[in-house]
Amino acid sequence: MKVLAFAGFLGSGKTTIIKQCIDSMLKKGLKIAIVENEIGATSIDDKVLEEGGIEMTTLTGGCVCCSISGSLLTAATIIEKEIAPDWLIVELTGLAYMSGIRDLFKEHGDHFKLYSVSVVDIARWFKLLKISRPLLTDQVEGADVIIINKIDIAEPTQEQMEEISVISGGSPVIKACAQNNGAGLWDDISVLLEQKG
Ligand SMILES: Nc1nc2c(ncn2[C@@H]2O[C@H](COP(=O)(O)OP(=O)(O)O)[C@@H](O)[C@H]2O)c(=O)[nH]1
Ligand SMILES: [Mg+2]
Repeated sequence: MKVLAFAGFLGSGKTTIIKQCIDSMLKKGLKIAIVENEIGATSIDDKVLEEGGIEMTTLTGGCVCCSISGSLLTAATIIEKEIAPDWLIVELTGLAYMSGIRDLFKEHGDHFKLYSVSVVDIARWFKLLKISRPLLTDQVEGADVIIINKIDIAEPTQEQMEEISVISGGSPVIKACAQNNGAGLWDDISVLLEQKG
């Protein structure tokens, strides 16, 4: 089973992007399941999921990159067995370390194929970087795809693009306005994921 994990600080646009991707994936006839690791209430609306026949599991009470990592693997194992989707989409909390997820799957979930997408809120990312550098860089470093989101309110400079690229280790970058213009996002993401293999 292919697992697609979305990392990115709180409010960066993960849910908005996931909704756009779900729309496109359903149109392509893909079967999807979703795991949301939420601190508060879940944000993907149930109606969308019901209409699409999508199974959603919510994991609360901690972060799946550390304190409740076992729950994520348990959920993935059950979902693979009972639903067998083409993609399991995982929305991480805004405070999750992507390296924790990568290590978890490497050590205990090697048969899953993990892909990672990191969402950068370009309007706030460089300010956040000053106060929370280890987290923000970890979310971006080594991501399979980086989405620079909210370009409708803040266009990244060339220097900013280069800085993000260096931190990521050269991951491919997509600029996006997920809220108003995200319909083509899954096509763009999936092309880049296919290149990874
Ligand atoms: N201006 C702007 N706002 C966006 C964009 N994408 C998402 N948002 C808004 O940012 C807020 C947080 O988005 P959400 O998807 O819930 O972020 P999450 O916490 O990462 O899941 C919401 O109010 C969205 O409507 C975008 O491309 N541009
Ligand atoms: Mg969200």
